[in-house]
Amino acid sequence: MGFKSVISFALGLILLVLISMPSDNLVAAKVSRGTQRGGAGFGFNRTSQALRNTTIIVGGSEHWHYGFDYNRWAFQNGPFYQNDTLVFKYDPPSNTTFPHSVYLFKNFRSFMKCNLNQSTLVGNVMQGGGDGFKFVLKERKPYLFACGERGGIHCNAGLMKFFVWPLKAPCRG
Ligand SMILES: [Cu+2]
Repeated sequence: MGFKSVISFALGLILLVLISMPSDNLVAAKVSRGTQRGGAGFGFNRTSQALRNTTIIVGGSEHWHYGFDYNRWAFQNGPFYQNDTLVFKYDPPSNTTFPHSVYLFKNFRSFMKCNLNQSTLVGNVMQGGGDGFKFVLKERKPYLFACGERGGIHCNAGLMKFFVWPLKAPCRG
């Protein structure tokens, strides 16, 4: 065997080992990179214990307010999993607080345009107080969220919109 064929034989072996590794191991390797939640990254920073029924405060310490980039937040804190609970925290309207709410769009077109015409109100202006408005991601489908106040201005100019597409929970039992 020449030098080249030894090298390619070794490479072949490494490939074989990688291919034959159960994919669960690869997932576990990614998941175990850290345990903190809410920082930057792509969401592989949860222990497998915490993968089920996780409660996530939308916006983290920013809560649900005008002018915070929630799409970016969702991207940085995803992926989300089926049966995760999102918590929207916003104070009921007062002399000093603008009202906020939570709507679900029916499609991406409306989401892009912040067109609330066919959207569904899921959390009204009062429901974000106290422990916040809780929404369970029951299905593996895109959820297109927005604040519906001021005829879409909070959604458009206020950046109060994001979408999540929950994944199948990787850990059961
Ligand atoms: Cu709002």
